Amino acid sequence: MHEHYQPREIEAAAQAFWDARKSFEVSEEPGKPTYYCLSMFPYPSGKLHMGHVRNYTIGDVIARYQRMLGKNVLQPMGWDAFGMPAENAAMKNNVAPAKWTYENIAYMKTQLKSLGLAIDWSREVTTCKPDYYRWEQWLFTRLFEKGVIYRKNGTVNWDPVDQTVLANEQVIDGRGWRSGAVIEKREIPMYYFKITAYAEELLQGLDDLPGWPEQVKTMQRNWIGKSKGMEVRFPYHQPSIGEDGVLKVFTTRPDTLMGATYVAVAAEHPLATLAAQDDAELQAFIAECKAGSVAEADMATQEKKGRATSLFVEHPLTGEKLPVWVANYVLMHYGDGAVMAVPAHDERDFEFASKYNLPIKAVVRTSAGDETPAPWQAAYGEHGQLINSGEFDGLDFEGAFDAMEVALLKKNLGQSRVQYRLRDWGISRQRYWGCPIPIIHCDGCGDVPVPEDQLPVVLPEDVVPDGAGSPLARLPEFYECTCPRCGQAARRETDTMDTFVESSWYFARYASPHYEGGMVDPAAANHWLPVDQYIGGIEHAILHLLYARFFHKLMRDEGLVTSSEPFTNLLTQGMVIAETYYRTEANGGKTWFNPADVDLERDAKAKVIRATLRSDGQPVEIGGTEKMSKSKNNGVDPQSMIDQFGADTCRLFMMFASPPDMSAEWSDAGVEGANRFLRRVWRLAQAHVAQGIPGPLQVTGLNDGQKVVRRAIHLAIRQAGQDVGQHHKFNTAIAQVMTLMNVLEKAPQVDEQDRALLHEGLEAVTLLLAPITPHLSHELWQRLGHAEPVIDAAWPKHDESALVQDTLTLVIQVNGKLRGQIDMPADASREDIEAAARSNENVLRFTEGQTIRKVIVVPGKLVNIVAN
Ligand code: ANZ
Ligand code: ZN
Repeated sequence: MHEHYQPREIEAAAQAFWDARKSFEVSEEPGKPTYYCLSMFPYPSGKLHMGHVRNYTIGDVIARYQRMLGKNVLQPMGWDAFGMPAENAAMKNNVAPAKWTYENIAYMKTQLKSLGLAIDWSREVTTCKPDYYRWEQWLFTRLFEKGVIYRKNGTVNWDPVDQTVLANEQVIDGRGWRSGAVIEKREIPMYYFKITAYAEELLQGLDDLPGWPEQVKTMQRNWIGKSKGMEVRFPYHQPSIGEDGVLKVFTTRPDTLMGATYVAVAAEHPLATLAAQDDAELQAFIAECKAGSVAEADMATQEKKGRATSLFVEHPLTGEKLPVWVANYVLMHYGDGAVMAVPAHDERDFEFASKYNLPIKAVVRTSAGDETPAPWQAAYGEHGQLINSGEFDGLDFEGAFDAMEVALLKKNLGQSRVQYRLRDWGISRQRYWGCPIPIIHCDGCGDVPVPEDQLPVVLPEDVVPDGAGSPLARLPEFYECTCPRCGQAARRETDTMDTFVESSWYFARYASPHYEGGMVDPAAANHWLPVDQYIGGIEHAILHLLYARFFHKLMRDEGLVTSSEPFTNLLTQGMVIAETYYRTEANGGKTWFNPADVDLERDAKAKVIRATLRSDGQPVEIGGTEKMSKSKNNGVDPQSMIDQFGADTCRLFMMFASPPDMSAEWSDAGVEGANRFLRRVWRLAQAHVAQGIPGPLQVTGLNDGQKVVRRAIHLAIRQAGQDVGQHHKFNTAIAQVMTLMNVLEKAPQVDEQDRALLHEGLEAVTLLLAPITPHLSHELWQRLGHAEPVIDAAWPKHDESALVQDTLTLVIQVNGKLRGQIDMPADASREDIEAAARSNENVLRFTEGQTIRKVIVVPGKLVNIVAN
């Protein structure tokens, strides 16, 4: 054993040992409890960042800990390998996305391996490989036949210069990110997953996930957005346009029906088209609305604009004529694409009515009173008693809801309805680097799914996209085909799937990654699923997790899995944050400097008082801690940290910095501290084993000092076990080990029992650190004389008898001031303690000439004597 801690050697040896033994390859072992620990797989962007390191370290620590609890632990890893960055890199560097992606994967895999993760690499899954996406295509064809996937027109952002469809995030201020051209909206055919058919189940299922953070469940509930309301129908007779009909609206406030003063429809609404027939101005307005952004968030915040039409509808209860407006704040794809406007109680309607001088009629008595004057007050949106509503006056919200429904039903002009905000999931992308949609378009047969024996539809991997539309649409050898149904010449679909589709089922594929007989081997999938612990970033709280839950139910309904939810417990890890430094340039812009290039000056309390750039010695501003990012230039490269200090130091630092769900602040001092601590552990162990392995510990013959040391060992074991087992609080568990180390370093080494005791202590340190610093623990465990590797050791259990104290030290106070201490037998009575305290010489000194009024005994802690 080297005298000094040499992480490079230790880590290489431990990793080689695990590789050679295939230590983390698992198979189904009936009867042994399983534990499926999964961290969200990475996008192969090029190299790991600190967020990855944190995510995978947390997952690994949990996986290793569960293994020590005796479980059969599955921890797989793979690559979320399709996506736009590969296309962008391809265009920039003129390399095929496939090549770029595979090279990144190869490099990042070496990085992950250097972290010493207990991963079963035999199960590696790469989503851009045909053996993976083949099953995605297979499921697609099944769902298409079932009607769970269907085709309809969808609106996309069209870049007229690049002749391509853009994602919302590629449209900046209404212009294409590359071309700068004004973006148009286009309607094109797309494929949709009918996720809305599962809306209620996706909502209800959240109630059965006690292991998920409340915050994530709330975000999902809001996204699904169930609202109970009323469908109200407004009849219209328009002889001028030869149309009679009803305008359907959805409202969550039927109690305000008597306050409706106009109706408004979306620009895409058929009634808007009808009204614009002979109205050039309205046509122009509709065209303007259609050209705007397709992002819902933009629609909500943009300035409210509208145009009156010549049309009127009838109020369903009063028959009053209400004007029809076309308004940009009404969304076509929500509810019925039309609203009954109640300016007195809805802020958007209020803003609109104020702008266009439409009547405002208050019909609810709110805490703001009976009137609705400008400006808008939040109180106007409250529920309250109805006023100005004829027969409905005096009813409260619920009463009015029911009464309005009765009145509407009588006229057949409305009924209550449940409505979801959730939309069907459009998965067509006009991109190259994605999973081909397995559909063949035939003039005679229509959309024909590719038959199972012709799957997979392989994506050619040698293509370099140029940004001008999808390359697949220009590759006849890809799209030319024959119809599987009639044998006529046909055209293959050239759109690919949204990359969220691949990440919606990878967790299931890991159970049988090489299975050729189907998407998953049901036996294996049901053996491992659901995932016991899923770990990843909060940025995936909504879409990824919702889609994965949806897919799990689709797979269940295909008979592939028996469970309904994929992830029993979810841990959303906090961000890695770091200090930022900048200078403001003459043009007002900021230049950000990497913390590694900045020197700090601190005051006596270690508070930073000055920061200077090392290269020029001039000051820089301190910008506060922020999430590590390229834009703030405050990232720390994990690889250089691993190279410098070793993986165990990085892992220890990450786990010690904060609990997994809180943000962790990067600090060089913290990393150095973690490294120093590991060197201390090494030094103590080294000095100990250099003198040989001691004989067994004789628990019964320990002297008082030895009992104190042994108590510290077992306290640490108990506390660390609780911290880790209950809330994954590895940071406080590490603090326990540090406290124990302080005791062990000071423990006298006089006789053989002292050495045996230190041996027990070092074993505890090694085991408690094993999930966190696995390489160091691997080495130490051998040195401490164990033939079996530490990964196969059990998590330590404390010895209750070691915690029992023979004597307790009590603090003595006189009138609240600390005056001394006494040692008492642990089972001493109150009377004995009081008597001993009264006769303590310090007490006598400080109470001399006074009368003792009261003696307060807090057992195990203190005695306070009140005297005057
Ligand atoms: C009348 C009313 C009066 C409304 C009132 C609100 C307050 P949630 O809760 O999100 O489901 N709405 C309906 N369809 C719309 C569309 N396509 N575009 C824009 N807004 C639409 O919202 C339901 C409410 O949003 C509905 O209730 C409707 O306005 C509006 F004092 O109807 B309400
Ligand atoms: Zn055909």
